[in-house]
Amino acid sequence: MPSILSKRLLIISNRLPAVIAQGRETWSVKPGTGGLVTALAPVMRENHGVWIGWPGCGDDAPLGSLLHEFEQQQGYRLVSVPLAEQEVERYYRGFSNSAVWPLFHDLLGNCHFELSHWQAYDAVNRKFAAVIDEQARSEDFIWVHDYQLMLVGSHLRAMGRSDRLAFFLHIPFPSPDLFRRLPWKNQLIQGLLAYDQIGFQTLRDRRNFVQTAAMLMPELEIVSRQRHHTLLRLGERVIKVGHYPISIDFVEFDDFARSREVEDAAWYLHENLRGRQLMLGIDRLDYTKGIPERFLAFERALEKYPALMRRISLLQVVIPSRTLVPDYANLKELLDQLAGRINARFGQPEWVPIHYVFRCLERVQLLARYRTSEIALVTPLRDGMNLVAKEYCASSVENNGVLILSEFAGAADQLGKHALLVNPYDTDGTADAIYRAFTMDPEERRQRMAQLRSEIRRNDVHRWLRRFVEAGDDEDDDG
Ligand code: GDG
Repeated sequence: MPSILSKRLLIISNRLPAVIAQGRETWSVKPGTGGLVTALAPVMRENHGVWIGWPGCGDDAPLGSLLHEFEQQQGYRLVSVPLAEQEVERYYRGFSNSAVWPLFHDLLGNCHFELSHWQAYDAVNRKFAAVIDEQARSEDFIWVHDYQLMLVGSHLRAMGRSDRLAFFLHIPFPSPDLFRRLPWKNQLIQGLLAYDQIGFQTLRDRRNFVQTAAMLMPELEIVSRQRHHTLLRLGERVIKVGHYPISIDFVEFDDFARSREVEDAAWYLHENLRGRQLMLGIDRLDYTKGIPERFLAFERALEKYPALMRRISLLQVVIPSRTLVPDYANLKELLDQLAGRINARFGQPEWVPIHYVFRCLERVQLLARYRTSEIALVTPLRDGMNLVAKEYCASSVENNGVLILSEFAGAADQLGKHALLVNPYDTDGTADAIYRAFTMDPEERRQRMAQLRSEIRRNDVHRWLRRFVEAGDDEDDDG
């Protein structure tokens, strides 16, 4: 197959795509999991790409030899941007995760705006830019990822680089009215406009960005609006703003879900359920994921529909995340309380309504749960895309799962027609959807899931990558 890209790919993200761990005696390195790494790895290998990011490990790790080992194994190079603890505290836990993250997910009440955090964000973005400046050759495809690195482009310009720069935002972009609450709104928008290509997950995010940029920068001209992108002009420069919904490697999930190991694990799970339906929730510990609201909706469903008693269980897996940020620690406590209260209220001998697990699952166990759960409850308050929704469908190889999906997940744009769409703030509406999924006849389940699977198969992560790269390569395109 011809390569999708003739240029060398330079990827920049907050974290390197490597998991560095300390064993009893030695350190180990292996590639990170996740759609982005899977999609990019073949292209990175083919044209000797370079990935720049923070390694996320302490100073005691023998980083040089680990990165070398990674390159030998994976066929592409990693370059580390080391960060001091105070930088991590202010740039990452501070500005990125306590200001941008809640603001961009429409949760103004969770925002903490602090000048020292903003300054550290700006400084760390400059640090990333300096490493790119050292590494980048003209003719590289330079692609910066996500909300932690929105100012990298403008720092590269300040360093005199005139390369084409691309950026993709994995999380939503808020409405102009929300964005303007940010004390450093002008600097951030100007920073983003230093990129030549800016990609968002959904059309809504793209529109929000264009409206916000037009509101804050009167000199910005909207040249044209096309189906897939909007062209903006700022002085001499033309900026392409598009939407490219990210996806998963469908075939990989589908194949693995059919494997013997997953089948065995799924069988074992089902044996333990004794004819009950299993409803699955899988999320990082995060207040954007709507987990308390989901518990309350399940409680409401049990109140409203006694037929559900003893016949369905919610398995909620929560992956520990950002537990050093206070809002996340508080959320953990709230979940413990809610699960305890609901189980005490409705539980019976041999039936626990909510199985709440606070840990990461091995991949086989994750896929076994995807494959075997009759219902998935994916109900974030807001989400850039939500890959769990897509992974669940790709792993539902028996075609009998029902996806209950929040209308505020980016994935609703592609999957909304065949999932049961809910507003996670509407407890009764979500409870009704749970009952509807529980009672849905096998033929309707099969039809809906077949449509969902074919949509994800068509629009997989490889297509996402191709679309982004081709749009970025197409320099003279004026719409
Ligand atoms: C950001 C945006 C956007 C989960 N539990 C386990 C596990 N996972 C894996 C899933 C999935 C990933 O974590 C979660 O992906 P999401 O898309 O749901 O969420 P974020 O991490 O918030 O990612 C999001 C995404 O970027 C991509 O652009 O969709 O909206 O917020 O891949 O499989 N993996 C394993 N064990 C677990 O227990 N092995």
